[in-house]
Amino acid sequence: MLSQITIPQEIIPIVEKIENNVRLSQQDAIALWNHAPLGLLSLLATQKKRLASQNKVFFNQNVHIEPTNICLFNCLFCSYKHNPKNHNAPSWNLSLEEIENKAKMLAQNALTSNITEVHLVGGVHPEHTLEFYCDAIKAIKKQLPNVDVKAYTAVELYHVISKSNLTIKQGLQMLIDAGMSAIPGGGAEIFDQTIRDQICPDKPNAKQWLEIHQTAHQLGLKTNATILYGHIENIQHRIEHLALIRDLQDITNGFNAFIPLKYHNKNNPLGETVTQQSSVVEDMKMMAICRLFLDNIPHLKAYWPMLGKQNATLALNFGADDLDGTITNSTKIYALAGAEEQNPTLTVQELQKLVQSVGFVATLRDTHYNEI
Ligand code: V47
Ligand code: SF4
Repeated sequence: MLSQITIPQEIIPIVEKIENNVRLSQQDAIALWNHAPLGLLSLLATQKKRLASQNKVFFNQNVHIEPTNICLFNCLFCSYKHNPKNHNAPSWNLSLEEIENKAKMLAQNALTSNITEVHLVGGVHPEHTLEFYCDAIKAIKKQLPNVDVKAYTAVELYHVISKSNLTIKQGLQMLIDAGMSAIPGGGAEIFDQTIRDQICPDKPNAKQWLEIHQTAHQLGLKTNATILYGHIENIQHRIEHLALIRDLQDITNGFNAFIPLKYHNKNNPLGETVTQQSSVVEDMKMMAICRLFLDNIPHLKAYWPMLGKQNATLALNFGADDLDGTITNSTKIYALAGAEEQNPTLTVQELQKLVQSVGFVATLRDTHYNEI
C-alpha cells in the first residue's frame, strides 16, 4: 500500500522509523504534521492501531453524572460553567440524595440498566469537600454496585484534596476506598503555561495535573489523558503536551487511553477571538499524529459527542480504536459549546453499525478494556 503513495523527501526517514517501530522525536511529529499527506497518515496510523488492537474498535455502555455546573475556575473555553449574568441558563448543584436518586433511576430505566460505567465529573464547587466527593461515589455505588465509577478530573481532585489536610496519595486512597475505580482525562487542556495563562489562568497547572495521574498510577488506578486543541496553541505546543504524557507513561504505564478534544467555540469567551474551529482534515491529522507519537498508550479515543458520529467514525481510519459509549443524553458539556450532537445518545446496535461501516469489529468493553 505504502508503495502507491508518493512520500515527500523530508519525511522518508520518519516513515522508515515508523515502519521499524522506532520512537518518533518531537521534531519528527512536527515534520509529519507539516509534510505528510493525509492518506499516508491514515495508512501509518491504521497500521499502528492494528498492532495495538487488531481489527477491534471498542465502545462501552456508560452515562455521565454531572453534580454541578457551579465552578470557581474561569476557563475561557468553557460553555458549561454557570454564568450568573445568563439568566436563561440556571445553575444546579445536586445533593447526595439527588445523586443517589439519579443512580436509582439509571438502574431502573431499560435504556441504562446495563451500563458498566458512570463518568462522574462537574464544575469545581467552592463548597464541595473531599468527603462530599467520596459520598457521591458511595451514593452511586449503593444503587449501581457493579458499575465502575470513573470519577473527577485531575483539576477537581487537585483542588479538593489540597483543601483537605491530606496528601494527594492519602486523598486518592480515600476516593478509591469509596469506590472510585478510574480517573478520566479531563483538565489537561494544553500544558504549556503561556497558553494556559491565556485560556485557563487559575486552573491547576501541568505539574499538578501530572502529579495526580502519577500518584493514581502508583496506587494501581488506570487513568485517561486528554488534550484540548484547535484554539490559540500551535503544533509545537501540542507535541510538547503529548511528550509529557508519553514520558509519564514510560514511568508508570498507567494511562489506558488518550482523547484529543477538539475545541468548540460557541457560548464561551474564547470563541470571541477563535472564530474558526479546526477543520475535519485537521481533526483527522491530529488523531493520526496522536496514534503515531503516543507509542506507549494502547487506546486512542474518538469521542463521538465531541467530534460528531460521522467524523468519529472517520477517525477510526486515522488510528482511533475506541468510540466511548452510549451516553444516553447525559452530558451537556459539548452540546453547550456548539457540538453537532445536541442530545448525544447511541444504542449498542447503532455503535456496532458505525464500527462495522468502516470494516472493523465492534467490541463491547468495560472501563478497564476487558471485553464483555
Ligand atoms: O477538560 C471543555 C473539555 C474536558 C470545551 O477520560 C471542551 O474517558 C471542547 O476530559 N470545546 C472534560 N472541549 C471532558 C473530558 C473527557 C471527555 C470524554 C471522555 C473522557 C475520558 C474525558 O472537556 C475539559 C476540556 O478540555 N472542554 N469545554 C469546549 N468548549
Ligand atoms: Fe470549571 Fe471545568 Fe469549566 Fe474550567 S472547564 S470553568 S474547571 S467547569
